[in-house]
Amino acid sequence: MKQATLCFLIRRGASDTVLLGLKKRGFGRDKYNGFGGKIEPGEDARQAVAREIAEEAGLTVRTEDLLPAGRVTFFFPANPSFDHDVTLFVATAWRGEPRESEEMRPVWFPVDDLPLHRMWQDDAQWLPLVLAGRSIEAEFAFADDNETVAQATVRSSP
Ligand code: 6U4
Repeated sequence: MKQATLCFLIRRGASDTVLLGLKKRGFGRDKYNGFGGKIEPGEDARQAVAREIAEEAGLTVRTEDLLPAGRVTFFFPANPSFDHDVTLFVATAWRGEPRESEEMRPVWFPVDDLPLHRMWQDDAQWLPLVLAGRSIEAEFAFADDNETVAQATVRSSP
């Protein structure tokens, strides 16, 4: 199973906003998602996600500013090569301004108005919890279309 990461950058304000990236190529193309990707050999999850945030959004996040938010596992029985075991983080501190990369177009969204119709279907079941500051342990299995959630388990802790 691929070991991967996702991080959600949250800007605190009168109403909080979250930076999502529209994936322009590859796995999850045309969907909004957090920033992250595969953990490369020799990296830990924090180093991997900090590298991906720099590559995909042009932002610098210190590894100590990455707050663990749990873990989510995705199973694609119709295509097990898509399976991902994802370590989740949130961050509220970084340096730089988001810039578009070859892989991602960054866009801010209110945390209470996420573009769920343009995200992975599972996100509706766990992302609001993570953005509310909870840590989750979740598993999703997808139907043969590799898009529809067929089975879901989500546990959350404060
Ligand atoms: P390259 O080869 O550079 O394009 P890389 O950026 O390392 O790949 P990528 O983009 O393939 O990795 O990683 C997939 C990303 O999608 C990971 O951050 C995990 C995330 N992901 C996978 N399935 C998901 C799902 N069902 N819902 C979700 N994120 C998912 O919200």
